[in-house]
Amino acid sequence: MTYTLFIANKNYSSWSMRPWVLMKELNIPFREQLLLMQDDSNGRQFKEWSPNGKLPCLQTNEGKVWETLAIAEFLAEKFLGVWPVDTVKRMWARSVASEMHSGFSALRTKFPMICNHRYALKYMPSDAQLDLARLMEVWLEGRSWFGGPFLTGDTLCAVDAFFVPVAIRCQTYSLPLSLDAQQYVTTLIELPSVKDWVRQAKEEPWRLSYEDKLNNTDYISRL
Ligand SMILES: N[C@@H](CCC(=O)N[C@@H](CS)C(=O)NCC(=O)O)C(=O)O
Repeated sequence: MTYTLFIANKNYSSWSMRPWVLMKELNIPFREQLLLMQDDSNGRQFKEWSPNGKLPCLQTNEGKVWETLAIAEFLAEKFLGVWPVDTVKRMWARSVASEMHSGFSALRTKFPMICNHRYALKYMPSDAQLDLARLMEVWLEGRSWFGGPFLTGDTLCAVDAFFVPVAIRCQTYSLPLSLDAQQYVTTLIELPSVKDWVRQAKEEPWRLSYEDKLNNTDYISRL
């Protein structure tokens, strides 16, 4: 069995980071192929490799699977550990991963993942604050119901991998977190695979113009 995970720039591609971290942490062997995300040619360029023109996409012996949730479900059919064995934990983890996949859009748009910079937060925009409050609620719920340090107990599963890019954002933008949320963020950013990704991201020379737009917003300032 050979897997190739097509990903975009590590500095920016939060979606690519999710299956990459999941596969690394679960010791699922794969090759990676990085396709450059540029200001003007993303969809067109990625379409050659991924049916919907978006990354990540996993090439398997049986065909391609794209969309991060579908990749997680594909891996769950082949490997243990992607979702918890316990039904209640698995229901919760799948619900929260779906919520992450389709929600938190204000937080994601206003605070895009950029691994290689730090910003000072001047104020929290109200829509992003609502997302952050829900985020902290769900993190606290999982860790207190199932014991932590991960969301469904003492081992990482797909729902944690889905939140890794959010943890990076919390650090990049110094988002105001509760103690519990801060502890969870630390658990995620200290993972060996996350450190590897961030180190490689910092070595990338490419820069997207939305960094300029961010520099012109009033709620953060570049450090
Ligand atoms: N819902 C998709 C989102 C994937 C996505 O938006 N990927 C970005 C890179 S982080 C992309 O390919 N952007 C290119 C484009 O939208 O043209 C998933 O879960 O994989």
